[in-house]
Amino acid sequence: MAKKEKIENLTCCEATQHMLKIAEKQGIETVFDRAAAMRPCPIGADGSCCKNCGMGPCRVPPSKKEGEPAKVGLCGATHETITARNFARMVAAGTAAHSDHGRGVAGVFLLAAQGKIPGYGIKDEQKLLQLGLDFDLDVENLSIKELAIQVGEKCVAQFGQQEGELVFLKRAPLKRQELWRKYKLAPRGIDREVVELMHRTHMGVDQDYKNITAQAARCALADGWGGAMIATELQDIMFGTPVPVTGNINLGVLKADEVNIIVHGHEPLVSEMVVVVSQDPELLELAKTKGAKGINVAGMCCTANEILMRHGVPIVGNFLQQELAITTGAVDAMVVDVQCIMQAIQKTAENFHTKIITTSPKAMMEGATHIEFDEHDAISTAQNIVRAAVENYTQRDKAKINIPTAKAEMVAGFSHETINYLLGGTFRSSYKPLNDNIINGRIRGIAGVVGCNNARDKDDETHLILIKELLKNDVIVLTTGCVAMACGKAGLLTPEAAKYCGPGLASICETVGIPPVLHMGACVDNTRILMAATAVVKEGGLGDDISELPAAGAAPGWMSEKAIAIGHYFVASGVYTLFGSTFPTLGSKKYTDYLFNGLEEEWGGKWDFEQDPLKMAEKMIAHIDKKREALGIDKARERVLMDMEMRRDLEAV
Ligand code: XCC
Ligand code: SF4
Repeated sequence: MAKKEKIENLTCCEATQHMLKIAEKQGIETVFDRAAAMRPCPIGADGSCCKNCGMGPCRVPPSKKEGEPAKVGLCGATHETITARNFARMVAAGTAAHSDHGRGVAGVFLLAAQGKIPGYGIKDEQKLLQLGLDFDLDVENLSIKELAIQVGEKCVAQFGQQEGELVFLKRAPLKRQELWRKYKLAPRGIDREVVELMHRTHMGVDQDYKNITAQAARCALADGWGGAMIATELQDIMFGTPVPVTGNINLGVLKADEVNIIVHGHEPLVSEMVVVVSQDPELLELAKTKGAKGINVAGMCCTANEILMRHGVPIVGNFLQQELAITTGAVDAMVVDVQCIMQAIQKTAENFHTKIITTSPKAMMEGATHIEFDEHDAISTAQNIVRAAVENYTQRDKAKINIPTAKAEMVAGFSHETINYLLGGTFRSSYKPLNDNIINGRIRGIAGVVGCNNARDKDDETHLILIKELLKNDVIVLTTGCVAMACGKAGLLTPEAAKYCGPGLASICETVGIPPVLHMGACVDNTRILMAATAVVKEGGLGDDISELPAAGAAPGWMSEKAIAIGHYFVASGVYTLFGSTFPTLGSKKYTDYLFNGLEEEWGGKWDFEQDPLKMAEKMIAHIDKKREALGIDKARERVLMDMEMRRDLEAV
């Protein structure tokens, strides 16, 4: 068993440290304990193990001695092929997860449009019209209801489409679309690409690592420009496109004297209804009769980002805080749907009165209470869930309640439409001011820093070091997922965080009144970053393709297969994408070299891996500078600074 780390070395989040101490005292095991007790399997971690057939698992670790023939699997599969297949299957799983989320949203959207499910409606008609145009519908002559039905049908059909191209590919810069066609990366239908990738990685099918990687890209693009984009867009139409909103974050948002309901997971279909119903006078009255002052809903994981962005509902914590939230003893129900829900929470909950309520027929858990979410009866299902939590309030053991005080304020809700609006100034919405400031060098470049928290690293730390280093160098940061939460907890999602920025970026944040780190939503909302990047290209002056932008992406502490799918669609969209923590192909030098160096020539984007956050920042900035140079705007930066200096010098004289 590996040595157990000191709690201070496990996380830089105070509330997490506080709760880890309490968990230790009470003998409650957490993911951090399990991480110390079990090391990752070194062969699997490197992608060097194949178990795609019953003759294996075959292990093909790299040769130890120079000149030793490379090991192959029983079938003769090479190290590159095995590694590429493992990598590709992560992309398939990640795409499947996001896209099944998208499919769920599209199904509910269509039912809502048909008027079959009370509780859901159309909040953003503007965006509905935009989608109508994307699908070439007769927007001028259709009523909103007709348009919504047709858009819903079209979106649902994208999943099962067999031929042609996904419709949202048309949103990308023209040059990118041509590249996708040239290299046969343009996805035909969402499900088709996932299925084909699973087929190709089956024993004895595609044994060319480059060809596997290309299909993995076609699959990943079916996530980013397909399933996940459908999820984001339709959620915006149904629940509202986010606009800046303030909220609180961290375990301190739990309330000792109110019913605490945590909604945890990913799809806003359930959580939106729980938020609405928690204000139901009848349920509030019931809470009072149980001795509670109110009903406090808080979010966890990406569900939290969804309801924060649209309602300002507080975030209780990130992925690694799920067991600790329950350990506060103050959670009356944790309502979960899909993705990133640790099975361990049920065992943690058994130490307290907390009810774990599963809601999706796709995601059940032994020991948990299952209240299946029925969209036809969304309101009353949500009422049943909230009622179960309220009834449970009296079961609390007051002696076991430990709520840390730590919480921070933040601003979220930066959809790409909002950024457009905020930057555009008084007269018209536009990305022009952003482009101008990139060209004149006040903003050196754009970084997307996204992804998870990984229990193998010090929680939150790499994220924050990386982001602060980028800000210091005038790189504006777009964020989503659990990284957004790290930023929120550390105060980076407020305009005051301008103090971490270099002079150029600081001046922009101060003028526009925005934080230097823009919280754009959940992980499906990484599609907002694709749209923002596209908007910057289309605005002009910074090249004709996403790959020409002074921009880079990173996921410093990823853990989910969805992150690999996201990374791969960013790479296939032309972005330099840097992952931290661990990388699943390192066992094969040849394959890793292809991802890190070979791809760029054709796709314009590439993968990279780096664990040290300062070196990550250095690499991202070097890439940004390389792009600035290629655009011929590399000198602008010095010139602006010199002009100001010179002016000051002159004034002094
Ligand atoms: Fe999950 Fe989405 Fe990762 Fe957080 S960031 S650990 S995927 S909740 Ni999306
Ligand atoms: Fe081994 Fe080949 Fe089977 Fe994989 S597919 S387990 S490498 S025999």
